[in-house]
Amino acid sequence: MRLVLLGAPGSGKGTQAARLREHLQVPHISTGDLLRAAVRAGTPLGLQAKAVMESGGLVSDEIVLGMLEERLTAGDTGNGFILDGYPRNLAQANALDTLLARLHQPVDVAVQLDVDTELLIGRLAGRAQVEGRADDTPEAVRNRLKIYDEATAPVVEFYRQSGRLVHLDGVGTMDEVFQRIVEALAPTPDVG
Ligand code: B4P
Repeated sequence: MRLVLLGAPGSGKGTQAARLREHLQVPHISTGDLLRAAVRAGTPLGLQAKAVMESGGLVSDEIVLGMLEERLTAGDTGNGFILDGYPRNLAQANALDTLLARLHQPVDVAVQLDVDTELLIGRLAGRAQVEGRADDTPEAVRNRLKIYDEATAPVVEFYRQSGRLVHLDGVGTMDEVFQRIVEALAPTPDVG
């Protein structure tokens, strides 16, 4: 299965993708993780991305697409993948469809996790205390949520219009949300 996870920062994309990887036995590809690894490794790409990420902004479409193409052609996505954190704007959504058409691996389904803003802020503040991620500061979080509303929310419509969207309530325990996703992805039994 080729799955895209959509949702605001803190909606549980990374959390659920890690569980879905075990369940579906396909790789979890997080553009956030790929970018953070490039920053840690101090590659030229990482150096370019670092300040943008810390402010909560989006890294340039060109950089992220190049990095994603490299990852999607690594040879382990024959049975599918879970894409987490991409696409984040309409240009990325179109670029992804073009890239995957070329690779003969179109997206089957996009799962959107819906969580209200107050809860998102609370979750990210919790992670800031535990992990100290540079982009979980209150200012960067505000910026990330604003960018989500302006740039990423239209991506949900993009998948809805092409009949590939599953919209789910992302509020509840991690187990409850996981169960909801698994049920939504299960094939519908034949009736009659
Ligand atoms: P990401 O790594 O994608 O960060 P994120 O949106 O915060 O999501 P994440 O998956 O980490 O968190 P989750 O909701 O699971 O991106 C980071 C940055 O990288 C971006 O700001 C941008 O600069 C750059 N970037 C990445 N992709 C890009 C792209 N395509 N284009 C341009 N730039 C890009 O979890 C958050 C917290 O909530 C956790 O602490 C978790 O424990 C908690 N949580 C999750 N589910 C919960 C539940 N059910 N109940 C309670 N808490 C829960």
